[in-house]
Amino acid sequence: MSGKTVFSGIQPSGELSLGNYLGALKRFKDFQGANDSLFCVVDLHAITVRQDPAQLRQRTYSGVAWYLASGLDPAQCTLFAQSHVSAHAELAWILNTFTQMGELERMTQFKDKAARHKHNINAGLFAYPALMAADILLYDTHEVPVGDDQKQHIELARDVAERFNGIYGPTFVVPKMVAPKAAARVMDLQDPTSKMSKSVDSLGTVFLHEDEKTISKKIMKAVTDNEGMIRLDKDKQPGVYNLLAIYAACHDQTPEEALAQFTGKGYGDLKKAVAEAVVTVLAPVQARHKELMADTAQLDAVLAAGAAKARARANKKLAEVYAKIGFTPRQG
Ligand code: AQP
Repeated sequence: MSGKTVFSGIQPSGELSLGNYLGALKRFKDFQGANDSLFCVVDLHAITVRQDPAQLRQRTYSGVAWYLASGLDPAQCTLFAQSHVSAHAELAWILNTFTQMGELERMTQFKDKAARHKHNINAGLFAYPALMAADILLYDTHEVPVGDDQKQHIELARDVAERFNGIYGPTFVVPKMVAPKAAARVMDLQDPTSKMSKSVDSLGTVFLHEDEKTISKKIMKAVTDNEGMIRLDKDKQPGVYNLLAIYAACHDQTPEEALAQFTGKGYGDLKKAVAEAVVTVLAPVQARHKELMADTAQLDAVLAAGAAKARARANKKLAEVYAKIGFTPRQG
């Protein structure tokens, strides 16, 4: 063990996308073993947008299966569902009281989702970052491997940790975000100025379960520009930049290294190479995911063992927080 604690989560709020894979999932296996690592299917977060119960259950199993298929080994990490460890919800309540309305109002994810779900702008959606801070702070997390879209939420978790520590003395580790070197924000293939979203079912999102033909078709139809030159210019050529970033992430390269391979080539060549890279990277993961989904009892067992491990340490941290705040000790 390196002594570092790592935590990350994925919401079962839709079928997982290529953005989830390259920005988060793909890297998780590199954090297990040498680190103390925890990975969570954050189902409490998912219900900030209305979910169909049967679909939520299915997607939670699917999320665990994607974690395992991406190389996580429950013997080397703690893999669990957020709702199985009640300390998450309890600490979130406490942290709500250390989070200002103004801070939550500034969150771009809240603004985006409130605009997309006008009929259901609930208090949970608003307070989402306090629950995310609880997820992270409960385990004395040092590093949070996430995509770029989570930057604001991690900064808020850091501020809340520092605020609490400032009042009650050192309690929480102040966590740090770890972004991937490429594809920290995979963009929508049809609108490369927007994030690729798992909850937007369009030609612009590649879902992890899709077959080779569908994935290739979506990538070949990706929006580019009229410049006719493959360059790394995020502002002027966001579509081309996105394709290069996806290619780079699939090959564990930086976007600059990927660019060097397309000198003198056209957009068609680039798209073909990206499609091939994505299909190749996903094929073994998809095959393993399919196998794992055939045995949900096994997935339940993984979740039960993970929750038992997580619960023990989360409850300890929660007791420390409760004592500092001035709650009387729980008897029994
Ligand atoms: N497009 C992306 N590029 C890079 N990383 C991404 N992540 C998500 N989208 C991209 C990373 O995946 C992890 C889990 O994300 P999440 O489940 O918290 O949220 P989401 O996929 O953004 O999906 P939502 O919130 O259910 O709905 P939509 O899709 O509508 O926004 C995180 O590490 C995240 O950074």
